[in-house]
Amino acid sequence: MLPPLRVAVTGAAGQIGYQLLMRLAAGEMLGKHQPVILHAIETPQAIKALRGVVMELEDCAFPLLRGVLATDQVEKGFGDVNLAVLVGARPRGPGMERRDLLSANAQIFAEQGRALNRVAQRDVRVLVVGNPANTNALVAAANAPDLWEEQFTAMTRLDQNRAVSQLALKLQCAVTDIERVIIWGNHSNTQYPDLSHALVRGEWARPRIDDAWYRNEFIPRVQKRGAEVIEARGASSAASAANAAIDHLRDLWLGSGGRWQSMSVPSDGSYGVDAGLWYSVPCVCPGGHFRRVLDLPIDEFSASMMERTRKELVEERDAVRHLLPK
Ligand code: NAX
Repeated sequence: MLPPLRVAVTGAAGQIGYQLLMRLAAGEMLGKHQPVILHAIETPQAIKALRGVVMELEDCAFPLLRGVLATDQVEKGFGDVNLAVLVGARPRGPGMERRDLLSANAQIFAEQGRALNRVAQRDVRVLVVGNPANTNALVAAANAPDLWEEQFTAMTRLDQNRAVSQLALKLQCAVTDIERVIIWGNHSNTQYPDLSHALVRGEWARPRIDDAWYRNEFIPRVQKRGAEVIEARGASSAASAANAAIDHLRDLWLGSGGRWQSMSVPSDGSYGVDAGLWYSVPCVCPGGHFRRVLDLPIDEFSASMMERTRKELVEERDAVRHLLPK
């Protein structure tokens, strides 16, 4: 048996955290031979609820679960962790402007970045789920000067999974027939779900779908899917978000088998994106890290969509500049 890995989850008693902890303990992220010790981190107000989640974890008697640490202290929670999933974030309150939300969350992620920098394993992999995820990742990484920027990624896998499913429904094929669907940019409604490079059973998908469906139905549906779920369910996506976090970190840690997966990663300046923004691009993961898929041809329509989401990320970064160390 492998030695256990320590995995931290913030917002552990929230709706995504609840799903994520169960699936992590069941071995769905890191494999069926990898024991885990979970570090469940919450706010002081949610510690009682977290105790209930820990009881349920115990009651599952998961063979791979070697321990649970539940805490409201970030430094304790991130101590020696190999992976950290940052889910907990402040929800948008009544009368709160987007700018206020950005700022409130940036403070949380700045503090978490500093704590990871001090106490996590030096090769920790951090996935940011809490919104605004891309900019929160930027803030956390900027506050962790002893770690590499590339150790921080933000989640656009839920958007990719949504896009793949919509295409499979349209073409009446299996999701596993589809490859190379890309999410560019921000995890927000400016994201660009791109089918220009998509393959269905190894053949180009684009000739099989008409422009009107692609531009007027597919793209807005994926961009606004989160709101559509809230409208129907009365609560935001939770099981599908936890599932996407599992997919993202499993591929990053164990390898994506050559398949392209969209991840928000620190830009290296490619595709005209300012270095230092966390911008979603297609990546392949050899196991343990990601490599950007570079030099894809970009047509005029794609370029304009990619530019719009880039601009939004620049605005978000500018709104939190005061929390970025010089
Ligand atoms: P919940 O409100 O159910 O849970 C959030 C939990 O985080 C709460 O239990 C709260 O006590 C805790 N929390 C808040 N601040 C914390 C802090 N500083 N340290 C530790 N815990 C803290 O929200 P949930 O539905 O689980 O969503 C969590 C976050 O994921 C939100 O920001 C949400 O917007 C974001 N999402 C991101 C997605 C993505 O694709 N990147 C999709 C799903 C989701 O909307």
